[in-house]
Amino acid sequence: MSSTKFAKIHTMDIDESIEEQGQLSQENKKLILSLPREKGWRTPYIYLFQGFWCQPAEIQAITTFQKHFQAKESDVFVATVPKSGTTWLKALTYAIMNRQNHFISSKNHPLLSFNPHDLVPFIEYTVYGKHDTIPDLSKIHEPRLFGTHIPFDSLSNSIKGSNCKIVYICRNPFDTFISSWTFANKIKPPSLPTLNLEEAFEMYCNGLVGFGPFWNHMLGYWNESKERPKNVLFLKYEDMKEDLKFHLKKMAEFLDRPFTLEEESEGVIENIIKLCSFEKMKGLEINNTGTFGRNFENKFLFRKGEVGDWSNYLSPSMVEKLSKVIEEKLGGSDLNFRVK
Ligand code: PAP
Repeated sequence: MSSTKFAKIHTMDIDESIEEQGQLSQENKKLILSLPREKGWRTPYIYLFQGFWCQPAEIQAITTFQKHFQAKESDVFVATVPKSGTTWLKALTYAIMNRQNHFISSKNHPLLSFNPHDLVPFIEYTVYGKHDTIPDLSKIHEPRLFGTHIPFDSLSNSIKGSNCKIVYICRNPFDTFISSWTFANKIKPPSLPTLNLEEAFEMYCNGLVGFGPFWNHMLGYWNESKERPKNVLFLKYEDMKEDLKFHLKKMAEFLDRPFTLEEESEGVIENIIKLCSFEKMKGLEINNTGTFGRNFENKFLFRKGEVGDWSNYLSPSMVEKLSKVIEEKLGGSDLNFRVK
């Protein structure tokens, strides 16, 4: 995977980050202590679990999810690489799926008073985030909408074997890296030192980032979208920025909620674009004063929302290095990115 050497730690080695992450069951503590670990971005360590890097609390939530989640054919998953447009894609998906109940131009639209993460809850933070509860999801109003950063291979078998829909988004790795680095430093606990750009960059290029390596994450969903195009829709942030109307229509068709001619002539698509725009969402009170649980303030989810901001941060040698990583890891696929 990378040149980094992973030290397998002894199970007697006490990792304070595990305790800091809240209550873990004895079983999960034992599991986590047996995994390779490396320095984390906003936790002392991240652990290599099922081939990807994640935090202890996430591992516990994911194992519970894998054991208990029962997919329904009507479920919709918004799956993303962290910092590649999750909040935006959740808002767009929610708006498309709920437009019969919540008229897009209504002054009471839920997207005006809730952050998209509250309307499309994360599997690994919200739904299965409570260590001592297995939630009863059977009574949630259908279609159920969930969000996740979990790589495709680690989704529960119940999802992979069902007909449910997965809308996936990723973003060019240069911007994703800068967005991840700035975000991690904003939300890290004060007890951790600031992560400097060079160190974070090395970690990112070695695949050491939450739910990474990013190339495996992308390829997992990319390959599945080719195998099962009716079930996995693969989107890129830059394409959405360039022509959102086209991609909204594509999403609506994929989700079996195509826009009618009447809706098109009434401007429903344009109204969704406005409702979910970066400027609109950034300006809402809920996104300025609200929080995502006790984890972070919603306002940190809205920084610049641009393509190409990486050029304000990365040196020519960093650009060369990450370009090589991308070529090496993704060059064999026909997956590519616009970076400016
Ligand atoms: P998450 O994975 O932690 O939920 P996510 O929403 O994917 O985060 O990433 C936030 C990025 O999306 C930010 O990018 P930036 O750091 O480069 O600025 C954020 O600004 C951008 N973003 C948030 N909302 C929107 C939106 N409505 N339209 C476009 N970009 C957005």
